[in-house]
Amino acid sequence: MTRRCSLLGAAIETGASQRGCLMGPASLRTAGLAQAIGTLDWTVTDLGDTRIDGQTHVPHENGAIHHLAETAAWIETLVPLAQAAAQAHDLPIFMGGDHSISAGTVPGMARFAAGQGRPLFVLWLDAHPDLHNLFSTESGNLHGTPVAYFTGQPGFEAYPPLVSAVDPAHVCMMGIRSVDIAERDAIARLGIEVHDMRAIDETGVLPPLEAFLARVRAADGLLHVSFDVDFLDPAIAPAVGTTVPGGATFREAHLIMETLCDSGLVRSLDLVELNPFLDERGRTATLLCDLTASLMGRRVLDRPTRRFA
Ligand code: 6HN
Ligand code: MN
Ligand code: MN
Ligand code: MN
Repeated sequence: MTRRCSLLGAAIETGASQRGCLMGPASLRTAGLAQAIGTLDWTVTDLGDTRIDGQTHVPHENGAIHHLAETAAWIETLVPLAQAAAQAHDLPIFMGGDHSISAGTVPGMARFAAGQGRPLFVLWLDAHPDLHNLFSTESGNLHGTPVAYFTGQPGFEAYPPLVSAVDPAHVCMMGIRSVDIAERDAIARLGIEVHDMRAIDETGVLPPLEAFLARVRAADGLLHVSFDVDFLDPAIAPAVGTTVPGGATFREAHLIMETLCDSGLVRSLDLVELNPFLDERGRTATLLCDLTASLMGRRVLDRPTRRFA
């Protein structure tokens, strides 16, 4: 049965340390994201790029913070748009923009899931846990804060009130390899499931992923996948401002996407942190399109769908 997918661009770069994520949605379109999905069993609706209408100055005692007003305005804009996209489409794809978009897309999806009486689970594919609050951030770059915000942690009085929180026990992180001290404490305190790169080296990606998917299924949950380009090794994905060596390989990333596809559990996707200004002949944007196609059913060969516990 043909399913409906939508693309929504959120060209935000004020959360990141370097400029350029503004061009992320355009680069994904140029690389042929809609065409790649459209060859599979999906109809694709491009909702265009959204924008913020203005912003009000938000004072904050942490003087290191950059662009708080813009980020707050983006969250307010994105929450209802994400919720509406989920209502209208089987799999909305939110094209960043830097990772601060997830402070809007994830609460919007959580509110949608709550309306269905189902919990939202989040698979966070990233080199970083993005678990700072507005007081603990050292860089002041707000793309380092979405997970703490959408799990309802304190320290976000200057962000819009959280519409719907994600239980920290419903978050699974993979690919992590750069963690600040305050984030390390938060992971331990909240008990978030984190598979850092050492764990992936030891077990491969499948055992932890399948265990998480089994939990999502057992809880009748909806799954949101948040894909930060720096999850990937910089050798295959140079177009990101926060590269960290030792990331996921080409096959590890495709196997995750193929397995997610088999699970049938994915309800929404963020593609974030693509900085086309740093790309090499579009290769990172092209890789993101191919990975998304794997998530949405592209197969080298027909094969029976793998079964899960
Ligand atoms: N990202 N922890 C660092 C910071 O500046 O707070 C890096 C954040 C990276 C953000 O992955 O989207
Ligand atoms: Mn700045
Ligand atoms: Mn991130
Ligand atoms: Mn990252």
